[in-house]
Amino acid sequence: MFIESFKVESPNVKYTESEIQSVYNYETTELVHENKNGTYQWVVKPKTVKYEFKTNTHVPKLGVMLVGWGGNNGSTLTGGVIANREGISWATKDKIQQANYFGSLTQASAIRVGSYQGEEIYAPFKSLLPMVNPDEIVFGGWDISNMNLADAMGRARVFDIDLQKQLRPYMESMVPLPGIYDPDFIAANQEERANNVIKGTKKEQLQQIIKDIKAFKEANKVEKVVVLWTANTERYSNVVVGLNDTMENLLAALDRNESEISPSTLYALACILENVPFINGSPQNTFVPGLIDLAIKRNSLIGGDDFKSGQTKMKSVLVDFLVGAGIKPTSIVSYNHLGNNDGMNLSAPQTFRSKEISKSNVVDDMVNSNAILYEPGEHPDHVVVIKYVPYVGDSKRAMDEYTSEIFMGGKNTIVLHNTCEDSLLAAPIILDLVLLAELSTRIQFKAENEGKFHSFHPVATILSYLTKAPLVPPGTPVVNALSKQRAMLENILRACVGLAPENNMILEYK
Ligand code: NAI
Ligand code: DG6
Repeated sequence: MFIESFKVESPNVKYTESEIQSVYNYETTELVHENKNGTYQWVVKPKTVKYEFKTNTHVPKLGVMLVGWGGNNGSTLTGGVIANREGISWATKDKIQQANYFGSLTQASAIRVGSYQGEEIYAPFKSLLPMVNPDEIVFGGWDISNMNLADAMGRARVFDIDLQKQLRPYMESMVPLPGIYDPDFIAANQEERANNVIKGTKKEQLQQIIKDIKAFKEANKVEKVVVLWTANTERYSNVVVGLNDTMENLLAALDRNESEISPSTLYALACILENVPFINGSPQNTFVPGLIDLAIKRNSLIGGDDFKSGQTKMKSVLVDFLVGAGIKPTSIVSYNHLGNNDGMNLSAPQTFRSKEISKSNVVDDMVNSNAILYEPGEHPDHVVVIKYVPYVGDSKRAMDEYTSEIFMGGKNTIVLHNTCEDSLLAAPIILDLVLLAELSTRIQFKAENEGKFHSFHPVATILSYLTKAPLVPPGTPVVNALSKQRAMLENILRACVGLAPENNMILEYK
């Protein structure tokens, strides 16, 4: 059975006019490696830590500024949200299609809340805590191409033509602000597109971004803004001591107009200085150590890297299943070809390399979790290939071959072929990223040994489910397995309303 909403009644939860307050017992373990009579042994001690959470229930009017607004993802997301808001339907060759938010964890997935008279009861994920309604988001942003969003949607060739025709009137007047363009960081084949750029030194460019955010906020009367990079993949920046390794060095490098500060780092820097959440949807190392340092010191949310849409999502499910089943993946070969502007930009070796890195590290935690299968340091062969094939446009083809060792030296090969419009996968993920980033800025918590409530760490690991290479605070383990990432997110939100983590034990029926 499906219910639309619910309220938790418990001595551990209080709903006030402006907050949901909860007390939550976190069941965890403490490990000790101790010497007992000359032999070392591991001792695991279960422990309970009491946490208190409080969530501000005021849902703000939210503005979302996209860097790369006129790209395939930017125009698809904007059009998709307008279509939902306006209740648009359109004719395809198969049927009359209604706008929806399929592919969005917050808008289109469900959580189990319990069982009632022998039936499992589910509710929308978004019913866990008050979240911004995506239909009410005000969109804006920057692009180095001055094309309006209606024409950009046409250029993207993602939506059916009947839908495009209906969306045009809403999108024609949406024109991206000039963006920061540095040809050194993206492929040379993007130069033609760059007719809408901010002039000046890096510091002047950064100041312009800050002005743009303030003006957008004021003009649209939004209470909060989230900025998200969905612009072209850049090459990696060189991380250099004295340049971008610390907050002080990065800010001094900005004053010296150092060439190695990338456009994406400049947008992120502007956001941190303005205390505006910034999310990186591409694979490059926007978050150089100096920038992370600054975000931590200013307690300004940053999250990334690289949207996890199709192939990587499958990978982080399949390898988790294989390793979890005691099967040893030994070779993973991932091909893709696509024909959109992202594919064209990735045809340059230096931008491809950024993508190769983020697509390659996604099985590390699963491999490292099982020393029965893998020797220390051993890793499956893992190859990532991306080719630009203009004809297929946004319809990306992803082909994967997984070879594993099974019982008694046997081999098992699984082959997957996935065809899908890339931007229709990415747009709902962008939505989730901004909605969850906004929500997480309204949550405060403290452990029993802490005096004061505080927000989550500014490096937002809560967004890991949505990104290929989750950015984590220095010294924190990276979790790539998709089911763990989803459970982490859902269980934290459940804790905020005093619900236990979903443990799937179903003891009441045993
Ligand atoms: P796109 O090439 O259609 O759009 C990018 C837009 O960014 C373009 O309109 C371009 O003019 C603009 N741009 C480039 N540099 C800029 C700058 N410095 N400032 C402002 N605007 C700038 O690409 P698409 O398909 O929208 O993808 C966007 C990004 O998302 C790419 O980096 C891609 O790798 C990443 N991504 C996409 C996924 C997907 O499934 N579609 C999944 C994972 C990541
Ligand atoms: C080709 O790999 C283009 C990329 O932008 C991908 O489409 C994107 O990174 C999505 O990758 P994945 O592995 O999440 O499907």
